[in-house]
Amino acid sequence: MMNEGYKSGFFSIVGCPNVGKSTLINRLVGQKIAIVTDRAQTTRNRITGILTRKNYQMIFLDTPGMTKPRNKLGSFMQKTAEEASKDTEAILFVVDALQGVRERDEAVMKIIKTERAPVIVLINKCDAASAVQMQEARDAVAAAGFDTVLAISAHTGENLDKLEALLCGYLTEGPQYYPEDMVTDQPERVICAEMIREKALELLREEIPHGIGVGIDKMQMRPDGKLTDVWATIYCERESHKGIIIGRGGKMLKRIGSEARKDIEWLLDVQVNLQLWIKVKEDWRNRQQMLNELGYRDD
Ligand SMILES: Nc1nc2c(ncn2[C@@H]2O[C@H](COP(=O)(O)OP(=O)(O)OP(=O)(O)O)[C@@H](O)[C@H]2O)c(=O)[nH]1
Ligand SMILES: [Mg+2]
Repeated sequence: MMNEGYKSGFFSIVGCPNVGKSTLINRLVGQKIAIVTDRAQTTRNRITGILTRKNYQMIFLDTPGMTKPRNKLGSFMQKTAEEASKDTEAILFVVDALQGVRERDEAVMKIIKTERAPVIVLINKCDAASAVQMQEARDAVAAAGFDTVLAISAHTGENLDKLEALLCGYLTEGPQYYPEDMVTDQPERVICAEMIREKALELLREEIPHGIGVGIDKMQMRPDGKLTDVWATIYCERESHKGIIIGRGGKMLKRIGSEARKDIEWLLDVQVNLQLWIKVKEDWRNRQQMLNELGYRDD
């Protein structure tokens, strides 16, 4: 659709792991489209979020936190994050005021400085950071040579109205790319798989969560339309991990399933019967075929 005077544009959201990028995209579009946990490296794929107003549309790209890759999945994530900033109106670079601006942020700043697009630095978590922490972050960002800076809270929404107003200045005359009621281009089954992964990330400890992948095998609504069956498989890397994911008497798996089911029911707006299977796929994070199957594909 092309209306006279209508504006649109793309913005990538990049930064280190755990700084609040996915929380921000959810807030901006007003719906949970990206999973959020207190663990680093939650997001693995590029996630599109769409904000539509009467006179403009903003398309945000959430990306995996940038960090040194340790396996093929990690390399895919890094590449995804780096490529998201090509051809965007501006790059939203998020730093975490609580953790401070450190070497790892500086490494990302170096990368984004080589991009054509202007960079807007968002100092996040202003709801929880002290005045001193906020000032330290501001100083570090200024020292790195960035001058468009805004303090925000992705969690409470503080200053996100200012951010939207600022971003309006970067839009150009262009089409409404997506229908007005669309908040993401991710298929429902992908969001469902992510919700299961989110619960596994939250409930499991140590290295196990990072070795987990989730695939939806089948989703089918019953003929009466009142219940949807969802069959999903959780992949893990070792037999011993499988035991931990199942838990004593099946308790852990049950908990992951029942918490994920609630979120999926909310998303699909229908009652859900969720069946979870677990499969061991040794070293799947280095196996291209498994990466492709789980949607971590380069194309
Ligand atoms: N207090 C506070 N916490 C926040 C804010 N934004 C995010 N968080 C928390 O920070 C943690 C990480 O948030 P995410 O949105 O998953 O971070 P991310 O940058 O997407 O992380 P990766 O996907 O791992 O790169 C979660 O525990 C969030 O609840 C904020 O504005 N204030
Ligand atoms: Mg994320």
